[in-house]
Amino acid sequence: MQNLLVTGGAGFIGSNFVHYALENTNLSVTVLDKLTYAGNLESLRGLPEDRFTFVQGDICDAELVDRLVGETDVVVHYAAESHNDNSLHDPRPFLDTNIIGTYTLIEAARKHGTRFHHISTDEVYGDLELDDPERFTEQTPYNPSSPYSSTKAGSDLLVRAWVRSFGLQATLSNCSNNYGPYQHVEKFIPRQITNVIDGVRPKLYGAGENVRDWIHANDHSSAVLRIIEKGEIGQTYLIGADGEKNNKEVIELILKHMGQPADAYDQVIDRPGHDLRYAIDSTRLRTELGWEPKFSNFDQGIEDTIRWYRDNEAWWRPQKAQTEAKYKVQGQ
Ligand code: NAD
Ligand code: TDX
Repeated sequence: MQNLLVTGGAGFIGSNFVHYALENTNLSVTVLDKLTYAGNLESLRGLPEDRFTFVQGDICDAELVDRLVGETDVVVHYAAESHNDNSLHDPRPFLDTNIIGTYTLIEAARKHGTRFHHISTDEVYGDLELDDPERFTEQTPYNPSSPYSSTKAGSDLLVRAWVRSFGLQATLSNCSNNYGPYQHVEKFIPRQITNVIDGVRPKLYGAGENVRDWIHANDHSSAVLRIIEKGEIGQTYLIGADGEKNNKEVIELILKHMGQPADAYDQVIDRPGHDLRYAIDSTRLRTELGWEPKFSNFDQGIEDTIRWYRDNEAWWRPQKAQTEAKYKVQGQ
């Protein structure tokens, strides 16, 4: 049985991946997670004890990372500081975790000859005009806008350089915006759902014309498993499910499913440098590796996500007041 070392496995996408991998394969999983404000052990409850181990630690801790990478078959690297708004107010942790943390992991993977998969984002490509007929592909030049996306771009370039210079056995993937259970309430969709539950009006940045290309976290997980299994070393794969929606449409959909009038939201100060549109062309992943998304009904996906937040208030409630207090200082 192969063992995966999943960094950031107590976060949103990492925890969804761990559940998905343990349910759909016979792999065993070790999670390495620092449990920052974004990590939550409750997201990893109920996993099979004989196939799952949790280690609390920092991916910048070279000694710990060296030991864990030496004991594993494949590293799947999700750990990151992930929120754009935070990166605009305090960029330093983004440099430490996203750049130095990735460097620490790939040094260990190169030393031990360990297979490595790097998780990244479509934000490294910058943004598109609303009417641009082209979408992002693996050939799109890097042009990140925020401290978050520039540190993710930097981490991608480190991995690519380690492949070329040192023969690191790595693949990379850049995915679009994920939604689903276990997402922190600082992020757009859970923030609005939990606001409505609390009787607070959702908060739309600016006019809400910004477009995101939504994909369910389970589709991201199935794509990552496919790349680990069949991906070509050194290659980058874009992951997307043709889910473009503007933010105003998403808020209106949430309000509809929660029994509120379509205009029951507030417009607040826009995010500085706010990327206008992301859109992924995932042709390579579909044609070369035969991957297809399964959760393509966004309307249904949002309804299920609303139900999850209603049913799991104990999971998100401890983070809610602090998160909103931070946004209030920013006028958002
Ligand atoms: P998240 O913020 O929910 O989770 C990040 C996890 O990493 C947390 O559990 C945190 O405790 C852990 N972590 C942070 N710093 C660490 C460190 N120094 N050492 C060990 N663990 C640390 O993030 P997410 O939304 O689940 O994103 C996961 C990955 O997917 C990131 O690499 C992100 O760039 C990428 N990604 C996210 C999206 C999205 O829509 N959220 C889309 C594409 C790619
Ligand atoms: O309250 C809000 N109101 C609002 O209009 C918040 C929190 C966000 N927004 C807007 C900003 C974006 O256009 O919604 C959109 C989505 O915002 P976020 O959830 O913060 O995501 P985004 O900035 O698009 O980045 C996400 O997708 C790519 C993840 O956080 C990144 O980790 C990932 O790389």
